[in-house]
Amino acid sequence: LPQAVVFDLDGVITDTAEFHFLAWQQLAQKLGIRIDRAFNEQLKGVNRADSLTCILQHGNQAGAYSPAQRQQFMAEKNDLYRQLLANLSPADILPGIAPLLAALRDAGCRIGLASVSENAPQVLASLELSHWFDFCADARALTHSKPHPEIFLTACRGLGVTPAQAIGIEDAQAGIAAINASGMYSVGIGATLTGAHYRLNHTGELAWPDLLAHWQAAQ
Ligand code: B16
Ligand code: MG
Repeated sequence: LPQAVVFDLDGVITDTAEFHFLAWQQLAQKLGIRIDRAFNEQLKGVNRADSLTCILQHGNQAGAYSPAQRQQFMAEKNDLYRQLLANLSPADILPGIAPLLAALRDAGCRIGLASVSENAPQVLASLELSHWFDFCADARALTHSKPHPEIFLTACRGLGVTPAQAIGIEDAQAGIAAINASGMYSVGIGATLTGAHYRLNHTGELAWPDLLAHWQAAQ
C-alpha cells in the first residue's frame, strides 16, 4: 500500500488557479502586458517572484523594474488574489477531493500538502480542510519552485515516508515534473498534461480504489 498521498492545492483541491490567473492578468494589464489562459499554464506551480519574472519577460520588460518596484507588483498581485479569496468556502472544494481524503484516512494513508503558495494555510482554513493534513510543506522555507522536487521531498520527509512509498497529485506540468523528479508516483489532473504515471481529466474522476489499483500495477 502507498503510505502517503501528497496534494497540490491550487487547481487540485480548489480552483484558486483561476484566481491567481485573474490577479496576474490585472497586474500585467497595468504594465501593458497581455496574458491569456494558455500563457498562464506556465505560471501554475511557480512561486510569486518567478511568476512575475516570467510575465515581465513575456512583455519584454525583464530588466525594466527595480527590486523595490517588483516587490510592489508582487504585493499588488497578492492583494488582488486575496480579494478573490475572500468568499472562499467549503462549497469551493473540487469534486472528488472530500471523499478521497476520507478514504485515505480510513486506509491509514498519511495526507500531505505541497503548495508553493504562501496563502495555502489560509486557503485550507477557508475550505475547512486543515484538519485532514498530517503535514503541509512551508512555502516560505523553500529554495526552489516546482519543477524542482524540493517541495515534494520536504513533504515526504515531513510525513515520515520515502518518495517510493508516496503518491503526488498535481494539475501543473511543472508539478508533474517535480513529482517525477522526487521519485514519487505522479497523478496528473488535466487533459493537456504529459508525463504523469496516471492521468485524469477532472478531480471528480479521482477514486481511492482506482488510484490504489494503478499504483499497485506500477510497483
Ligand atoms: P502565492 P500550487 C502555486 O500554488 C500556484 O499554482 C501559482 O500560480 C502561484 O503563483 C504560487 O502558488 C504562489 O502563490 O502568491 O499565493 O504565494 O499550485 O503549488 O498550490
Ligand atoms: Mg496547482
